[in-house]
Amino acid sequence: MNRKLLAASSVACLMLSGAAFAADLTVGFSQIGSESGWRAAETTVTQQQAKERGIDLKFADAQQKQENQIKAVRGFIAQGVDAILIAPVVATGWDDVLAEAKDAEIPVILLDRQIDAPEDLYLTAVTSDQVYEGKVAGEWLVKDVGDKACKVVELQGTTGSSPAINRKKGFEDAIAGHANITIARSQTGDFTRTKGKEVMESFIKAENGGKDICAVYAHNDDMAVGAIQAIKEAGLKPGTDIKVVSIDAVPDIFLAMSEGEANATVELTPNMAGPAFDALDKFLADGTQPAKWIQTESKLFTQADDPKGVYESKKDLGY
Ligand code: GZL
Repeated sequence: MNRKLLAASSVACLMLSGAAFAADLTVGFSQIGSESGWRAAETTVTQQQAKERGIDLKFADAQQKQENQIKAVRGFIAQGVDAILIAPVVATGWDDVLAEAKDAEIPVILLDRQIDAPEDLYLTAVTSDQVYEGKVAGEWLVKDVGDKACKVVELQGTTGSSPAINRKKGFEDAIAGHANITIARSQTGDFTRTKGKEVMESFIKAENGGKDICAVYAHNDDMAVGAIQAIKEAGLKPGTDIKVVSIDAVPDIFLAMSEGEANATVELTPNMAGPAFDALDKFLADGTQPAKWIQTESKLFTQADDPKGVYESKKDLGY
């Protein structure tokens, strides 16, 4: 009996018996790396979800390199896993390896980032609406600054990644029509604190010691935390001299918020694996095709939302 049939029959029997997700499934997970607190939490949650469901998760950390992800996926195919999860570091260059997985009849599910590839090459993508995340961040700033002139500097995510492309677009859409708000400088900080700090230091140097900067928009909280460090080292007050708005809602941004050093963040759930395994469950049991996009929620948090309490509620969740 071929692997797919075997997996389907074991899932079907367990589902009939009302058991949780099939035990004895093997799933390969090609994770981008551990570039941010959010990424670390996504890894933790994925491993917890797999454990709860009796799934044998084969984990591969790509250190943010696509070639390592492609190598890992080829390894999973050679091992004959039952399914593959990929958090794709960039949006392009996946067609060939996904076609190989398809030929091997191994379903692929994308986590937290979209790709530019034919939809029949993957079962579904579990991601937030990243354009909307950028829009929510931009709309917060529009409301906060009113008619005041506001020069924004932008810390972009990893070049070529769907969140960097989409969060930039969403923010620009939100500030369009508000001529008083302009993006003066924009550069990638690769989603890391270190790079976020470095790039913010260069922005501060280029903008009159930071005195001409009204706000920093960071595509994730880790770069925002790095920027906060740079702003303080320049003798300025993050959160008041320079407003700080970002995305992810990791615990440390709420610590900064509770100190008045950050202003707003848009929450991104680290639990992409739960919906992914649910969709896989149904597909393996009876071939149910999920929607090509399973969207996760996005929620704005500001200093008005009890940041200390939110920090306490999030601090032990694996970030
Ligand atoms: C977005 C996700 C991003 C996070 C960053 O869905 O891919 O990658 O916002 C992480 O923290 O590096």
